[in-house]
Amino acid sequence: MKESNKKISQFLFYFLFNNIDIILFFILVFTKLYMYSKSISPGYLDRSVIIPIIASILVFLGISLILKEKTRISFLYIANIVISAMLIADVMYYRYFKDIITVSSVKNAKMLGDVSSSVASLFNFKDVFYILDVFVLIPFERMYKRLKQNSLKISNRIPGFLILIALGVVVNAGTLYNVSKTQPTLLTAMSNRIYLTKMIGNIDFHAVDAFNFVSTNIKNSKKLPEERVEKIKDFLKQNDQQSGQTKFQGKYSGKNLIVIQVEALQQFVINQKVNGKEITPNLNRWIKKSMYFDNYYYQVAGGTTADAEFMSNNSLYPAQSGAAYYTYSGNTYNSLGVALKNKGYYTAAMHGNTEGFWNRNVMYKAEGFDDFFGQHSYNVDEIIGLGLSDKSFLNQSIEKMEKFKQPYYQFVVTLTSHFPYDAGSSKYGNFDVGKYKGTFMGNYLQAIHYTDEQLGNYLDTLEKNGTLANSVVAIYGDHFAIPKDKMDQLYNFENVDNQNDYTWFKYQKVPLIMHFPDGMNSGVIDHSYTAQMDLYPTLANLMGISKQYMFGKDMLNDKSGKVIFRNGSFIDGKNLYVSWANSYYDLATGKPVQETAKLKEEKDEYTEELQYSDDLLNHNLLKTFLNKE
Ligand code: GP9
Ligand code: MN
Repeated sequence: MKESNKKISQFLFYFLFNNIDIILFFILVFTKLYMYSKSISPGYLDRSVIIPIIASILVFLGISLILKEKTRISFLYIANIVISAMLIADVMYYRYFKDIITVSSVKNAKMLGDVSSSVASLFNFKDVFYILDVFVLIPFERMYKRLKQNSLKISNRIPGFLILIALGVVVNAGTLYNVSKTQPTLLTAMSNRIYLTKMIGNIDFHAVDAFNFVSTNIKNSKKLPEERVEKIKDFLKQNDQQSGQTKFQGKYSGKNLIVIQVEALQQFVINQKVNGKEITPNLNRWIKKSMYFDNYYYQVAGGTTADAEFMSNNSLYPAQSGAAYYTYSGNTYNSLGVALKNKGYYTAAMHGNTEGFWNRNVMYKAEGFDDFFGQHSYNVDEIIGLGLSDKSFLNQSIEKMEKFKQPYYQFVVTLTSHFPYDAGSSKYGNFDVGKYKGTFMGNYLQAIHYTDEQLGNYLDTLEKNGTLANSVVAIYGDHFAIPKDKMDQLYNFENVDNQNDYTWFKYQKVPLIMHFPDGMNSGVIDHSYTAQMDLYPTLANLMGISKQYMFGKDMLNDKSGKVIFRNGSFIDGKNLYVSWANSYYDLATGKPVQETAKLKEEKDEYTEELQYSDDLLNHNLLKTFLNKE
C-alpha cells in the first residue's frame, strides 16, 4: 500500500515537473483571456466563450508538444508574452473605441491619430495584471530550462501534438460554424467585432481577422494587366460623361452640404397611414418643400449600413463579399469628403454609436472626413437600442454644427430606428399603430415614426436658424427594415396579393429627399429609376465637383434608369432582371419578359461593370489613377 502511494506521488511529482510549463501556460493564459472577455462584457458574459478560449489554448499547447522540451519552454514563454501584449493593446483600444484591434486598423494606424496620441492616458494600472507573470516567471523559466533535459524523442512527441491540435481545431471550427449559421456575414464583414469576440474569444477573433486580411491580400497580390487597368479607366471616363448634359453644374458651389442617412427608412412608409395617422408626418411635410425621388433603390450587400455610406460617398459598388468598410479601409478614395475638402470645405461625420462599429473610425479618415463625432463626442444621456437616441444625437449635433467652419459637409447617420425597433416597444413608442401593436411591423412603424419626429425637429431647427438658406440637404434610407422572412407582414400591411420577385423588388426602395437653399424643384417628384450609387455624382455636379471615377449616374442629368445591384440583378429603365431566378419583368406592367439578345448583352455588360468595381477595389486603382493625374 505504502509502496503504491509512493509510486503515485512519485508519478505526480514527475508529471508536474515535466509539464509545469504547460500547466502554468494553460492556467495563466486562460485566466487572462477570460478576464479580457469579462472586461468587454460589462453587462453579461456568455460563459460559452470558455470553450473557444480553451480550444485556442490547446492549439498553442499542441504546437509546443512537437518541440524539444527546452525549446517548448521558450515557445510557451514567448507565446504568453505575445498574447499578454495583444490583450493589453486590445484592452486599451477597447477603452477608447469600445472595439477590438484588427490588422487593417494597425496597418492604417495613421488614421487613428486620436488614439495613438493618447496611448499613455489610456493605460490603466489594472492592465499590469495581464503581463505581471511574465516578469515573475523570468527566473523560473531560466532555471527550468537548465534542469530539463531534451529527453523525448520525436516519435513520443507526435501523438500529443496531433491530439491537441486536432481537438483545438475541431472545437474552434465548430464555434465558428455556429456563428456563421446564426449570422452569416459576421465573420467576413465584421460589422460588430465586440459581439463576435464575445462569442469566439480574443484569440479566435484575431485569427479570423488575420485570415481575412491575408486571404484578401493573396487574392489581390497578382498585378492587374495594364490593359485591364486602362479598360477600367476608359469605362469610368466614359461613364463620367455618359449623359452628355451638365444641367445645374456648380449651382450650389460653396454652399454647405448636409447628408442624412436614416437607419432602416424604407419607402413604403412615406405618405402612408396606419390606424388613420401618418407614419412619417414630418418627412411627408418636408417632401412637399423638396425634390423627392420615389424610385430610389438601396443597393447594399454584406455591409448593410456601411455599404449605403460607402456608395453614397464614393459611387463604388459594395464589396463582393463582406464589407468594403472593413476589407478596403486601407485604400485611396476620391470620396465626396475628399473632393469637398480639396475645395476648402470642413468635413464631419456624425453617428451615435461606438466609433469602431463598421470600422468607421478608420474608414471616415480614408473618406476625407476631418472629424468623426462618434459616441465619445456626445453626452450619452439617453440610450435606445444600439446607442445614443436620435433625439439626443440630433439635438447635440445642431449644437456642434453651429461651431463648424463654413462651408462644411456634414454627414449624419441616424441609429434609433435600427432593428429590434426598441423605440417602438419602449416608452418612446407612444404612436398608436392599432392592430399592428406588438408585431414586427408595428414595432418598426413606431420606431420609424419616432425617428421621423426627430428628423422633423432637426430640419425645423435648421430652417429657423437660417442654416437651410445656405445648405443643400439630402436625406435617404440606408436599407430595408422588413427582411425577407417577414415579407408576409409587409404584404399584409400593403394589401399585396401578387407575391413574386417583381413585387419584392418594388418594395426595396428607400426615399431620397433633396432640399435646396433656393427651393429649387420644391414639390417635384422624380419617378426615374435611381439608386444609392447615384447620390455622389448628383451632388458632385450640384456642388461643382468634377464627376470622376464614379460608377453611378447624375440623377438630374441622366434619366437612363440604370440601376445595378450587387447580386447582379438590375433595372435598365424598362426591365427588371432578377439574378437569383434568372428572370426578367417589364417594370411598368410587372409581367414576365423573355430574355432577348439585347437583354443578354445588357446582363453581361452589367456583370462586367461589377467586376470593374471589384478590380478597382482589390487593386486600389484609385491610388494609381489619382497619382497619375
Ligand atoms: C450601427 C449601425 C447599424 O452603428 O449603423 O448597422 P446595420 O446593422 O444597420 O448595418
Ligand atoms: Mn442600417
